Amino acid sequence: MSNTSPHNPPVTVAAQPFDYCFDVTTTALVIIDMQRDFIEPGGFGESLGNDVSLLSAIVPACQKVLAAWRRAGGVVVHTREAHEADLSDCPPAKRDRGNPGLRIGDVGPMGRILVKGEPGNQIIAELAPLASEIIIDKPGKGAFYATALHTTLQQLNVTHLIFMGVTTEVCVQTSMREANDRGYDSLLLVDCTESYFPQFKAATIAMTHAQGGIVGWTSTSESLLSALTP
Ligand code: TIU
Repeated sequence: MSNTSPHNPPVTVAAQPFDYCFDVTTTALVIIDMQRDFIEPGGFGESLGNDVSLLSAIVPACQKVLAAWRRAGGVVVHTREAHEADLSDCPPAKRDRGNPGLRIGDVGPMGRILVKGEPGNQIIAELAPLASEIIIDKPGKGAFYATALHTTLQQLNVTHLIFMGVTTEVCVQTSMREANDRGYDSLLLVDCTESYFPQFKAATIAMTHAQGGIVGWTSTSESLLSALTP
């Protein structure tokens, strides 16, 4: 895959394990599952027994990156972990492994848990998608499994992906690994991703850029923003 286009200067971000270079026209910002179900009380995250207040701390940094990326004219992809109302795309194994008291498809304080169209399934207002942006509803943890994401990115000639979102070791990491196997060069912004388990976040960051970037690169929103507006 080409790293640069003749018409756009490459952007270089200070990153681990080494600088990450991309061209805005062939790069997408991928925002994983910043939906009410994970970030606000009463959704899937809390139904699993997690303290969801940890996750909202990344919202301001995500907003800054999203605003800068929109100004730069880059492709934006928002994903949601979302199932059909009849749960035909939710394997019993996935549903059964939730908290027996409140599972995917059950009615919670924000509507049916992880079901398309329900209030809890909406992207949080602070990061609301524009009409021109891509929304991918995904039944799995990874954004590529059983979705049109790869085809859509190929049609747009996207080769590089910059990741934000939740949770770091579940849907973000799974999506980055799927992207890696499909040939994308991926960057994870460490202050724009969060986990219910700080030790899992730290381990995920370390294992992403280990071994020469075995999954991809990691950096910060500040490094990306200063590279976009030198
Ligand atoms: N449970 C957990 O940490 N995450 C998920 O179930 N989905 C996402 O990460 N989006």
